[in-house]
Amino acid sequence: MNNEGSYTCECGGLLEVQFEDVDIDFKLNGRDLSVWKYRCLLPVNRDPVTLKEGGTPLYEFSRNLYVKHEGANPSGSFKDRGMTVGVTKALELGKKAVACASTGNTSASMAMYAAKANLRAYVLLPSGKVALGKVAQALMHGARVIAIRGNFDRALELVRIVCERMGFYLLNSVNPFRLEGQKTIAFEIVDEIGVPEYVILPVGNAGNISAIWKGFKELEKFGLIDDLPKMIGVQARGANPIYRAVRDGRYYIDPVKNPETVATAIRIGNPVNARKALRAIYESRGTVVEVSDEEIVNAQRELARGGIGVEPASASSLAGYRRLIEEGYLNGDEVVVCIATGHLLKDPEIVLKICGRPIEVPADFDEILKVL
Ligand code: AN7
Repeated sequence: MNNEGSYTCECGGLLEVQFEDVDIDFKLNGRDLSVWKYRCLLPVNRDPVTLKEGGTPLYEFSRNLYVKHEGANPSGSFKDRGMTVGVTKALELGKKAVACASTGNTSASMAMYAAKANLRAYVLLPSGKVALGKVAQALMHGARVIAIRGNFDRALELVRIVCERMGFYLLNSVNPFRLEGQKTIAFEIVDEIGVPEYVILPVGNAGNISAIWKGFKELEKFGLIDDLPKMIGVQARGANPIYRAVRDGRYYIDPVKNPETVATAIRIGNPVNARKALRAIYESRGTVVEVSDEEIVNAQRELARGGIGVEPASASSLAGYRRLIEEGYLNGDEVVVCIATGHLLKDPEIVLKICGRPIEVPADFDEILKVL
């Protein structure tokens, strides 16, 4: 980094961590999965701030279709993989306060790890557009939570200024160390089932797809795998700048001014990691698919009825899979991993909208019998 508050190179692009000579000291044997199993490929020089993140379940949902349930992380989303590294880095740099803008999960995770590390935490949220469970987490873990009358993209612009002025350590995915933690999703997949043909995941600010691709590329670079998967991003129709770029074969995005979707986690119109994500998609010969809110909700229900409880954004990976089958891009025989990025309980309000409220009856057997 050219200075502590800046994450960009002179060319305007985001900085990235690169490993050269590494003594790989882990075995891809399917055992003891966790973020810190892969410490030799994580850029930290002190004891990690850890809440035992990673090691999430990989379910075979149907034949050859796997779902990696990142909702099983300590704060209930994949963000914990990044925060364990990012907050460790904050301590390494002697920072006293961390900050982020968030559609919710980043703030919940940052607040939790900042609490563990005894750092002050500041959060900027788009007012009224963050799922209840996530706000609850940020508040209870002790962050200063500020809701702005604007969307996530604006909150991110503002928090970058706040961090520069106040010397807070910025923990959005412009921070390259966070993405280092998130690349362990790729490591764990390979550790358990080898290299799949496709990895499908929701794309919002586009950090995770970039991070996971980097993870696979590193395993290849260090001779641990020979093949690479195709990376498939899924966007909600109302927040789809990466989808439109790939549809038109572009290497840049046109930001979406007023993004809108039921999947508030990915209600993002100007993803900061777009360039990296587009590179991952083109380089892997993958694609991006857009799905409607209805498809997202249907996939959320399908996963839940199969025993996997996820929030709407997370269900978009399965929605994308279903759409690609329908379009004939996939035939159902391929080995596919869908990333379920966050837990069902993050967004209880949407569940009540979809499922309705419980049936209420007098406390009487005959009354209960009537509604069974
Ligand atoms: C459940 O918390 O951007 O493409 O501020 O919470 O790496 O941004 C959340 C993103 C997918 C998209 N699924 O990941 C935030 C935030 C869930 C998420 C994404 C998010 P990126």
